[in-house]
Amino acid sequence: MWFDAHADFHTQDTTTSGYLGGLPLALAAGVGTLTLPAALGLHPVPESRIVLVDARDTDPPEQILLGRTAVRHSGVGDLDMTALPDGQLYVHVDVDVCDPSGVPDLLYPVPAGCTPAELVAAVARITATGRVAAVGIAATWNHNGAAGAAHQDLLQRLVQASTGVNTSFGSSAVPWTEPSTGRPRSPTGRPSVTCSGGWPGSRSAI
Ligand SMILES: [Mn+2]
Repeated sequence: MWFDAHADFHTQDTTTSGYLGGLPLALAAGVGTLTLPAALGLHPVPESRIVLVDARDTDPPEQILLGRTAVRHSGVGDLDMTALPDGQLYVHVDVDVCDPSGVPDLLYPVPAGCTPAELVAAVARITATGRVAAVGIAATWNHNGAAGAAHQDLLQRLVQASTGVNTSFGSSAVPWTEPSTGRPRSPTGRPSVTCSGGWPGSRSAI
């Protein structure tokens, strides 16, 4: 389940920016140059098991590539819960799926997105299936300190919607990664949640 304003479905050949963050969904689907996923021992996800949610800002090459695949597309508000892929689910949430008015200071803002409340509600509905193995939150904002409170609030709501855990960020009391391995850690029976980005001082994972 790929919540994002963007499709992240470029390949090494179609990207004009060279931004690695524009490639991951294509790589997950086995499209493009697979050097990186192969080096990580990752296998492609069947296209029919991928649901691209929102993606209101796609580039023509991405549209062509997506048109050749069985990747499904949905809005945030009209997500069909009866049509989720079977089995365990991975949920990617780029916060830029929200309208910039609800999430200030985004790196790549795109108008006409959902509200944070709509995003949190959609993630909670998916979590309620009990089939979410992991959630990856892409905190794709600049590090403008003035906007930090809004970002922290959204992250806390997303983590609570994903895990039921009401945690407090900015504290070192809750280690979200195993110090020995650096891998995400999860309370038993709850999805693991990783967050890339974040506010000043928090790097890579929360
Ligand atoms: Mn994005």
